[in-house]
Amino acid sequence: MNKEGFKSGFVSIIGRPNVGKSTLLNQVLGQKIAIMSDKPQTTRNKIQGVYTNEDSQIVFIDTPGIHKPKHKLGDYMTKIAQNTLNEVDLILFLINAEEGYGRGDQFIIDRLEKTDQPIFLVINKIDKVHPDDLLPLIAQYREKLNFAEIIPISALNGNNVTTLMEQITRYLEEGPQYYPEDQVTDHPERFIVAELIREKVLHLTREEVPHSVAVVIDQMVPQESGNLVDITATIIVERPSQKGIIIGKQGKMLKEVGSRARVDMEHLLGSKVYLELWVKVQKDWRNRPFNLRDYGFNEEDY
Ligand SMILES: Nc1nc2c(ncn2[C@@H]2O[C@H](COP(=O)(O)OP(=O)(O)OP(=O)(O)O)[C@@H](O)[C@H]2O)c(=O)[nH]1
Ligand SMILES: [Mg+2]
Repeated sequence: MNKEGFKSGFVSIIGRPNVGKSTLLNQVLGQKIAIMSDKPQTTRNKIQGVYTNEDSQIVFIDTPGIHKPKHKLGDYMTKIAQNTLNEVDLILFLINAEEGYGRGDQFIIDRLEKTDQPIFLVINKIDKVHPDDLLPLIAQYREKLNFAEIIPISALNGNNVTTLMEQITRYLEEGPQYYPEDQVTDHPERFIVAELIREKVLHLTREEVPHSVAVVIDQMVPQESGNLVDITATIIVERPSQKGIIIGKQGKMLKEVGSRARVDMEHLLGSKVYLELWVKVQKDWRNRPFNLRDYGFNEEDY
């Protein structure tokens, strides 16, 4: 049954890679459910984050940055992001204030033109630019598309995010509470645990290595004795040389990945974590449908 006056809806966050979509999701939820890094193409799946208060429930969908795909995984990522456009009530088109308009944006705008839902232009990273620089940027984007609202924010420090939330709520219609108020995401803890490991690899490696990595959780067992979870995970890379980098001299890199990931996991799970990491080479996995499925990228998710 709907509560009287209760508003709800689905809101997709889309944009080029690295503009701060996942940072915005985590900021809104006050909790880290989507990994973040300064490397483009950090997010690979769509990630649902549920914001609930007394009067409303907003289901945000964080998506992979839309880019020109170079392999089947990229293809999957871009498709999954574009397809969310049809399932939502409102679209947040995020851009980076510092970078401004680019060809990647035009590609997205072409798709946005075909949708009927209201679209907000959300100008992120305003902490990095002078306020005077915003006006020409707004003028430029306004010419490209008819935006319902244009809202400058800083997802990182939370500046103006409350205004964004108020505006979103204004556009939502009355509707049911889709999820219990304590549910924050649709993804199991197992998924986030794997992502946290991948995030540390993204933070600690460079060039092609971060993009060549997938993480699989082999087991995740809470110990009966109490406050401890046993986790075994495998980091998959594409080449033996990458395996060497991930393990590092005398296992130093793998140890660092593990200890950083463990801190975040303990925070997420609220218990101590015993983490064991393995590294495996799976040649060209980003182009192999069979491997992609194994590592959690299913075409049925589109
Ligand atoms: N200065 C500043 N940095 C930001 C802001 N929002 C995000 N960032 C940084 O931008 C980088 C990318 O952030 P993400 O949230 O991972 O970006 P994304 O759009 O989800 O990226 P993909 O998943 O690769 O598409 C990170 O280093 C963030 O810390 C902001 O408002 N200000
Ligand atoms: Mg992201």
